[in-house]
Amino acid sequence: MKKILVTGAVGQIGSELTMELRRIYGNDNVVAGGNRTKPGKKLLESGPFEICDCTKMEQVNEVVKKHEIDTIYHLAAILSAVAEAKPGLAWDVNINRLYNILEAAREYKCAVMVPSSIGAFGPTTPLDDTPQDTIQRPTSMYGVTKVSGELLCDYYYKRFDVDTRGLRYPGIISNETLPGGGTTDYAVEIFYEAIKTRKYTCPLGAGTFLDMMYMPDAIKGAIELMEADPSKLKHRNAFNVTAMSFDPEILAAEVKKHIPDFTMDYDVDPVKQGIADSWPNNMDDSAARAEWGWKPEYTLPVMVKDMIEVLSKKLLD
Ligand code: NAD
Ligand code: AKB
Repeated sequence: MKKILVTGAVGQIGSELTMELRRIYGNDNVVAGGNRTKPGKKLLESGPFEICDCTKMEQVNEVVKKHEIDTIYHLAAILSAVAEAKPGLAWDVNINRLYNILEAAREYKCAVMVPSSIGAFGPTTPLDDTPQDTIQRPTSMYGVTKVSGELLCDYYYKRFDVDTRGLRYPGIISNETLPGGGTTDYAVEIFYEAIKTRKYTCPLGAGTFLDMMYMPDAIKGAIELMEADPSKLKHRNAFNVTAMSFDPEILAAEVKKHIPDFTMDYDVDPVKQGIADSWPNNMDDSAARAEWGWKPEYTLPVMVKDMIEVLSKKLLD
């Protein structure tokens, strides 16, 4: 049985991925690692929780040693909008702390899953049907750290035989934990505002197409990639994966089908808009499909229906 550490386990993806890993591999075999943010009751009571600040190498090593960890899902990171406001912090967390994790993985022989992002692409990338292997010259600090992270993970695989694998996630939509300061956060916030106030002011303009994915697919992808037969993987860091692509108008129209009096207006945030304009409209994820069987389940209408049902219960009951 695997012994897993999830760093950044209190975040948007970590809070749900940890619970699914515990369901599959057993509660005691999955350690939730957090730094400052207080974990929710579910995460704290269902299995081990350790303070694992990735800035502290000894703390990371201690947790890996104590729990005999063999697989790390490294989710601790700074997302794109916050990274643009605090570039030094973004470099420190997304690169220097990733280095600490890779060093721990090298010493204790762990496999490592490190998410990359659509942010690893830039304005000179082909933005439609973005290929798996293409130009990556991102112009945001987040993107610079994501490309560097992909290269560092590939280096550790080739040089030190550390089993590193990654996904270029699109915007992830979920209803458990709020997103942590990204450009695609609007696609989550819209649901909370539609249910609570029937209106939403969108920080990205109409016509801004981006890849997106519902959380159950994001979790499934991460686990399936880590379970994939290594002999089939031609790529490692990181695979394009997507489930849907839409702009704010299309999402709002879908929400309106369930909440007819919902209205949306725009107050475009130039920083977020600049980042979004440099990211793909829709990625080609055929390499992930061919090499390890990636196949998302949630379409836009199914995701929107589920988000509204789950959040209505959570916010209105
Ligand atoms: P998040 O911001 O919700 O969570 C990150 C967590 O890391 C937070 O709980 C934060 O407190 C923690 N953290 C920050 N610095 C730390 C440190 N030094 N040590 C330990 N923990 C630290 O992020 P998320 O959305 O869950 O993203 C997880 C990963 O997936 C990141 O690498 C992110 O770039 C990537 N990703 C996310 C999305 C998305 O839409 N959520 C899309 C693409 C890629
Ligand atoms: C962000 O917007 O920063 C993230 C991402 C797509 O990487 N959601």
